[in-house]
Amino acid sequence: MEQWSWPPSYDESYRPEIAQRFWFPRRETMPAEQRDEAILERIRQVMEYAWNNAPFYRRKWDEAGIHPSSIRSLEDFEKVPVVRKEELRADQAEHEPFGSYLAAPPSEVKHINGTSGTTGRPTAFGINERDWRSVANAHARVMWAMGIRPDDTVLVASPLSLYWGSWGAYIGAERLGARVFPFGAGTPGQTARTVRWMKQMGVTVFYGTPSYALHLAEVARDEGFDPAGLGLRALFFSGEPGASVPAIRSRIVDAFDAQVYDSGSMAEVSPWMHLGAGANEPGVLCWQDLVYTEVCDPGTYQRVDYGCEGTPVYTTLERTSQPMIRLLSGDLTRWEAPSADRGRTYPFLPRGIYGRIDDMFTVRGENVYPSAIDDVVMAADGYGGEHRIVISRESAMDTLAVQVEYKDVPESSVDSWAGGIADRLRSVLGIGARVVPVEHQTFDRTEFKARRVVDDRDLLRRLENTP
Ligand code: 8LH
Repeated sequence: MEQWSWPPSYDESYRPEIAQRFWFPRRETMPAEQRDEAILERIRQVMEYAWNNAPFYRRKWDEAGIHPSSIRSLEDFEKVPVVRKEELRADQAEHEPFGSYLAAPPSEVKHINGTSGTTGRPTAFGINERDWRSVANAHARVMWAMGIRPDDTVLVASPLSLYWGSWGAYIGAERLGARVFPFGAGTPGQTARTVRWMKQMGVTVFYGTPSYALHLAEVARDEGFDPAGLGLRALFFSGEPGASVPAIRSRIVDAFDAQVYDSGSMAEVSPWMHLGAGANEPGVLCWQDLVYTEVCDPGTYQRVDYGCEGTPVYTTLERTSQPMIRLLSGDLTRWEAPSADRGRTYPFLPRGIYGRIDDMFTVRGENVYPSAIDDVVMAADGYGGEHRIVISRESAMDTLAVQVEYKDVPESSVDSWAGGIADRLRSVLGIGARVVPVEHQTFDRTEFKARRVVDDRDLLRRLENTP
């Protein structure tokens, strides 16, 4: 029994037959144009709802001269002004605690989550029961597409606090009938315990960040376990680039001998797992009937053609407490047209989300994204498990150095090993970089999202501005 209504409402007893590939075959495989027609209708309903219930949107659209009834096509929708995260933050500061974009009565808010960022004012997510359930149902659907079934034991290995990602994975796994193991992450010494518990509990599926999976593999080896023998069948990821970055992906596949799935978008638009492609293939699908994704020109916020790069702009189609309508991500991706060959007729991001616009830096005229450097460095034999990307300024010119840990490289070959990585960076990225080899375990490991870029230019700027 398929449901697709506004406001969303799901039969909680429904679950497909184990062998069924699609949770909701019609919604997932219908011709994309037909789905777009239904999405347009849903967008109008969601906008109408926000107009009537969330003063934030009414103010914003009034200023732009837009009324929900004026949206007659998906092209019209591109004229709706984007929402920036700073606006949400400012609105929440003014209308505490959930902001004037809360569209449900405050008494209905039954769950509080928040941004995981450590800088600036955190943003609170106020979630009503209806949204909590529709996120659970949506995640169950996407996780079903990853091949997760009721006989799986799903380890949630990211922080179980404010971070929506962990709770989304938890309630999705629970909804599809799997056994959920909310081990979390982030407590000192926890990783070694995770390895032991994984074996004892017969964990078959891992959820966390790619950086953490690689750290877990290292710790497992240190504890005398081969990560491939831990019994994982699949790992799915969100939170940072990695699962669609070839070198990172193959390190994870090789370590665990399991299927790897990319997923994730932004906590504000949970179900963030509206992405997730085929088994052992990089890339992610945009599940448009859950969160309508437009890959847009970062200057005009209009959709770019398929085949082109842009920034995702997200609209939630199943959220009633804090609906997000054209939320600007600031991330970068390239999208491809829906194709029936992929089974699900959704647009496709072949390289996933590979960076953020503001992470890009320019070295001698070349634009560089950290994930492209990660890909080169982590593909090297002898890579020791971590690296840092250091951008500095020498006499008005930006320079790049990459400190790379090595392991099992004979001391006499370390310099030529580093030279090989520098050559590869030059040929792949078109930039010269100094590669500095450093010993294994020089850098701290992360249990959440990695921060590998060290921007010395910021330090310089600060020093220059100090009287
Ligand atoms: C990603 C990815 C990915 C997120 N590939 N970059 O989707 C997970 C949610 C819960 C999450 O991480 O939300 P949060 O903390 O708001 O962070 C969102 C940012 O994280 C997003 O804008 C991206 O820059 C990044 N991200 N999933 C690459 N699969």
